[in-house]
Amino acid sequence: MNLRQKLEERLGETIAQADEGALYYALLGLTKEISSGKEENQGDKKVYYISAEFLIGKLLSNNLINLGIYDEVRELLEENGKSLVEIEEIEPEPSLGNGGLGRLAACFMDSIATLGLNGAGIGLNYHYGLFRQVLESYKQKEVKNPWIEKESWLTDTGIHFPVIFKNFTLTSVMYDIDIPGYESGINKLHLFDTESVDEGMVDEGITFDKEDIRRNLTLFLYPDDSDEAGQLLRIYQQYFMVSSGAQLILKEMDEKGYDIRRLYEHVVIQINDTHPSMVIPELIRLLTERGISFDEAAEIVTKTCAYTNHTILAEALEKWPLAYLEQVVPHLIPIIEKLDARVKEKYADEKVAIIDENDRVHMAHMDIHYGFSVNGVAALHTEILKNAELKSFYEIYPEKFNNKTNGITFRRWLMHCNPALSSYITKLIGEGWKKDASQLEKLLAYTEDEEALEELLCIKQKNKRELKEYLQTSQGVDISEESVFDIQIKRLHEYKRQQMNALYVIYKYKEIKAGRLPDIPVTIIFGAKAAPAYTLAKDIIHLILCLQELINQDPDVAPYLKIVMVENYNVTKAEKLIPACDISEQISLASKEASGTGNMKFMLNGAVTLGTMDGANVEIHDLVGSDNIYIFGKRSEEVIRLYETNGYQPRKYYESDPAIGELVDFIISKDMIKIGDPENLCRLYKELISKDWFMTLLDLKAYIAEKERMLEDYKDRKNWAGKMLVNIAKAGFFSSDRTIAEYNKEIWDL
Ligand code: 26V
Repeated sequence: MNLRQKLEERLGETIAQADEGALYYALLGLTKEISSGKEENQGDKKVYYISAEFLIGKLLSNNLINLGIYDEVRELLEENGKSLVEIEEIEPEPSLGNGGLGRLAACFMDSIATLGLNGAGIGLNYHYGLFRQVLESYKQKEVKNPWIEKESWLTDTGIHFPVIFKNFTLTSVMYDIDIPGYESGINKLHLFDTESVDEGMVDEGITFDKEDIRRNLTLFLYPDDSDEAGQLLRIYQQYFMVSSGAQLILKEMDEKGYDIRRLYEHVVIQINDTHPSMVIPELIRLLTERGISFDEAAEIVTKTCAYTNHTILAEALEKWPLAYLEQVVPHLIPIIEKLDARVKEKYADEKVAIIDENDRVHMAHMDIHYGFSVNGVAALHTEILKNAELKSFYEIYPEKFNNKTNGITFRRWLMHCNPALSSYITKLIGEGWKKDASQLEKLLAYTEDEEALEELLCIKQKNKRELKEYLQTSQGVDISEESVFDIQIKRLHEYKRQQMNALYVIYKYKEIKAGRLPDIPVTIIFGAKAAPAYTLAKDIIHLILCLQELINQDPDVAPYLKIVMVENYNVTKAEKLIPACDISEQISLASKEASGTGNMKFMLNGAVTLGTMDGANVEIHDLVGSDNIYIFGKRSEEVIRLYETNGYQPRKYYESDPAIGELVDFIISKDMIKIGDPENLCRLYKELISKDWFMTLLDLKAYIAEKERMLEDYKDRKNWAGKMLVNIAKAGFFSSDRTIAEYNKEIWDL
């Protein structure tokens, strides 16, 4: 049967007769059937990537691309008057991640499969995932995001494991999602669920009984952990995930007839941040249950586990009170205590203890002592880990530390989201870049080619027009495709400094009001979710939404400046925003953004970065050179020194520099208070002048000056197109295929 016959058999009608919904489900079924018929990647050794988050995004188009039938399907639909793009709109997006960490795990799954490596993902099947963001009265409201339908990408494997908690035992159910590699074999993403989960227990918004673990364990991703019940639920989730995963790993070892004493010869477990760290004591427990001594079990596990650190923010490093673990998983306590005692016997330095003097368990410390590899996610980040955050550990175990600069899958972040650019690149340099991203450098031959530069600008223009239309229909905002598109999309956090961008908006607003009009209008686009309990992050969203109202409604200003806050920013929206971007905002306080991956996606799609010397921006700068990136602000050494010496006083900047003072004052001006909530605006204002923990005012003037310089340079279209071209050509390094090849060569050895 050919594709058309197969599809029409599933539809029970012709393609032309079917509606988008029917076509989506038929394509879903057909895609699953095709991938289940494909060979799984094989090998003597297997990597298990354990992660509390897999932000996979919609899967239909990506799977079609990787299975090599995307064009055939698209053309078949077109011949029958249907559009794949419209059919994709039907697919719900699973929100199984917060941001970069979860999206990285998804890109890695794609690359592991594409490189033909024997690997699997292990995670949780959250029914409502992260919340869906609704913007109402200039504020964020959270509602649940159901994504599991009767027909979905999940397949029930029928595999179950018992997971023992203090007061009860739950049965885990394993669901699988196929991960087809690009023109390669299939891997599996295993998502564990409970049998007893109850979707009906969610009240208004995202509130539910946090103590009813049997029914709530897999409902939400990281439910609000600002209180004890929330933190206990997180421990339940984490243990449920790692115990199921560890049992699966040992089951697969048994099925292959391998000797579990040689676990490390057949298995490597990559621990994605500390959320899965309990896999270490759990595996030791399971091995000792099988008659292996504690010491030998600890050694086997140490040779099997590798840890990736994704942040240096102290508040984000998990330290569970021993008493909480006692309440949930008492059987792990003696193991953790023994592991800690062995450390204390050897090392007097209390900074490397697993259990600290307040009886808190430092999950990262356990990973470093009882794993064989510790990696950071960008060159600068790894250096900071070695020389500052984890210095004491680096002194003990220099050989364990290594860097793996993050990457992104070009299948989703170029081929799928930007088909026009993707085919033009192929027209210029051939297909080779799709399997070997470093070949993008061949584009450098076109830096002086007028026609190629012109075509790049045309493609960008087309993508901007499409985004304009999308924002018009989805949110009813009207922007000009002739304006510069300046985009900042990422989780809302003070260290990422959306508030600094908002202060630029105020600067520009005042300039326009004073009659200093820009030659080319500017559209500043934000997309960001704030953690439900993160008050200041929500205040910043409020500020942005009030500015959007004030500016877009002001007839003097709106023709020159528009503000858009994209509602419910997620993977699907990123795929529409990134190809249309001119200026990529990567303005975190230097030393705070471990890597960033949005920066790479923008660069690949021909946006130019406006950023600090932070995370992978440093490597982007090294690759493209100072002419093709706009860098401003204090460097990480200076920032670290300011923290150490308590040398930053925001009030000094606020009081001594009227240019800064008037921008900050505007937050609580009459104009703003008329629109917004004084409580939120005043709190943010006070925070900025009295604390400003992430040093917004320190870099504000340099930021404004550099953005102005950038807008000036944008006017020379040909010159700008040259910068776009260099960025695309140099983006090959950031393919997650390169990152995964490095993980395999230097850590996994599959
Ligand atoms: C977590 C939390 C949780 C508690 C409140 C504050 C807070 C702040 C940050 C985090 C981040 C957790 C780890 C994480 O998502 N890291 C991100 O990982 C990406 C992939 O490596 C990397 O590109 C981002 O720079 C990094 O922030």
